[in-house]
Amino acid sequence: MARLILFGPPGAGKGTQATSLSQLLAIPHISTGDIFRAAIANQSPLGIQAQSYMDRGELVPDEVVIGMIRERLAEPDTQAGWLLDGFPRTLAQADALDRLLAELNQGFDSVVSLIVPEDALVTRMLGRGRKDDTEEVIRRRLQVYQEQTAPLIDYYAKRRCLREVDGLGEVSAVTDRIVAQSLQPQV
Ligand code: B4P
Repeated sequence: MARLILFGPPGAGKGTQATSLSQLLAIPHISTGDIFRAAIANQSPLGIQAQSYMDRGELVPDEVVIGMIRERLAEPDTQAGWLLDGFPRTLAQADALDRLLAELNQGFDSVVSLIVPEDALVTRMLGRGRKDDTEEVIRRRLQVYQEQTAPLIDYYAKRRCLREVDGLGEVSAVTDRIVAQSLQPQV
């Protein structure tokens, strides 16, 4: 059973890698971005709330995301393990996850940090062409990442659970690196 957190700047390939890893490891892929995009497509109250933040490249407020993850991790399929993609993204979310996992009596194997240089991130996101992938919104998302999400690198490095993985190259090569570096015992 595996419990993994996929971490990295916007466009690093978290969603791409999570899709292959969840199949390979037979564990549910929990993507906060995908949950929000589905809620926006349905125009549910969650979607209406999230849309204005996502369109501007801002993070959705912590209490909304934390509540959503709390509900998702309570579902029975997570007994087989899980792969978190895009959560946590702030120190408050990381702290909430720690408390939630303590309540559930669960730990996790590692935090996989995908390393991709900024010029490659911008090229990838412009190529993807999602609604929040305009140059202006991409710039804001990268700034928000530096301010609010990058501090988590230290937070997890201090706990010795951070695995930095080169996110450049073929998608399958990146998947192989993640498996080799995050699921094998580290010497
Ligand atoms: P997310 O949906 O998490 O998206 P992302 O960070 O932009 O992209 P990801 O890293 O998953 O990249 P992908 O695989 O698509 O977040 C979107 C928004 O939701 C946030 O800005 C925020 O507003 C909100 N949100 C989500 N979680 C939140 C939270 N916890 N708290 C608050 N707000 C939250 O890859 C990008 C592109 O690169 C794709 O086109 C892909 O095909 C390509 N690619 C991937 N791997 C490649 C490779 N190896 N080589 C070449 N191209 C590659």
